[in-house]
Amino acid sequence: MIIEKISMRHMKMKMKLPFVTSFGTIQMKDFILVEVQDESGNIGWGESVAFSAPTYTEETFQTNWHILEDFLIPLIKGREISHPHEVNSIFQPIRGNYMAKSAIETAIWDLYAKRLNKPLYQVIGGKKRQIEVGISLGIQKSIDDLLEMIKNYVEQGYKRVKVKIKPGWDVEVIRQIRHYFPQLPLMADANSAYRLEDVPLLKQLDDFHLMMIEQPLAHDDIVDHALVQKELKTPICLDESIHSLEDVRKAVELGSCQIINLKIGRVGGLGESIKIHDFCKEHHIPLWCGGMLEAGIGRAHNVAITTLDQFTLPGDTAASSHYWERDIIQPEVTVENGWIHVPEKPGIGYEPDFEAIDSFTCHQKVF
Ligand code: OSB
Ligand code: MG
Repeated sequence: MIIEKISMRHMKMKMKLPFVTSFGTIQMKDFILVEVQDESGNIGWGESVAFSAPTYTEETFQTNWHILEDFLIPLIKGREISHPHEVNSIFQPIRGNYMAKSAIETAIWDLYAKRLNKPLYQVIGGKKRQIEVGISLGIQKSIDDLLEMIKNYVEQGYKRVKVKIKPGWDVEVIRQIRHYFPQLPLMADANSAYRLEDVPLLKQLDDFHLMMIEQPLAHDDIVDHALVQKELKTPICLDESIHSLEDVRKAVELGSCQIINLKIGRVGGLGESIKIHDFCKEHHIPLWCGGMLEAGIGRAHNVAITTLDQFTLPGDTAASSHYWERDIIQPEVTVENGWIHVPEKPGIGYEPDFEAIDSFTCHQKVF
């Protein structure tokens, strides 16, 4: 296929509720939608998951725009590509900037699947027809508010609950949740809010049989997490630190974690995601698909990757309606009793809702 035309849109969408983590609050989302077109007019879609500020990892909406416009689009435009796995090596001269790379790379996978007239999940080797999902709940005004929310999501059927923790909002919060929900599959995500000297505090969480603690230490650490894992019974899961298969290999060899949170954007796209999946399968490392508060296009790609075997734990891909008044795909992603039924249409399987897309577009540039 020849990548004939590429378009970038600056999208602005407001979430129903602010999402509060140890690194800050997100409610307004500025993000990039990428559209790639081949020589026959087929179109593939990708979404950049970077936020407006570099508070989760370094990348932002604006750095992604710059890297896409000035480096990645010039490398890919007009090129003949026989398989999307080639995109990784075409982008190889550009260091880092995983979310920017992923926005085009995932669009090319969608395009490739549409050319084959097959659903993307099958093209990447997925077999599940439905996937299990959990919910990620931000920091709330009070523990009572959080308990109320948990009750609501458990009643809706979500398969596990993840809560955000930070110093001052941790042991007591988890103790209360456990008191009211003794059997709930529960986990905590620190988003890098702790340091090595907090190990005694983190050890207190061992009493609450959490499924895992996600990213307790620095966003760029792999080494010290191994020291923490040695001290804890609870499995550690890495999120922010993982940008590649090499990072996963090092984390597993060092014993820095027992579980991996995979985000397609954080590792540069579906090609690298598949490699990480295959490695985790071979080494019996449980994997699950994280979320970046995506709109419909990113959410659809998350659904597709989660159909691979080694995604053995529920992901953070909740229903569109949990985040948005109106999403940008038709139908929206829906969750029934904790399950998403995987769509069977070609490509990502959900249609772009052009009316919604246009209404949330601030600016578009075509290459
Ligand atoms: O650490 O997984 C995270 C949201 C924004 C940034 C980082 C994270 C999250 C979430 C929510 O936990 C995931 C989602 O519901 O999309
Ligand atoms: Mg996380």
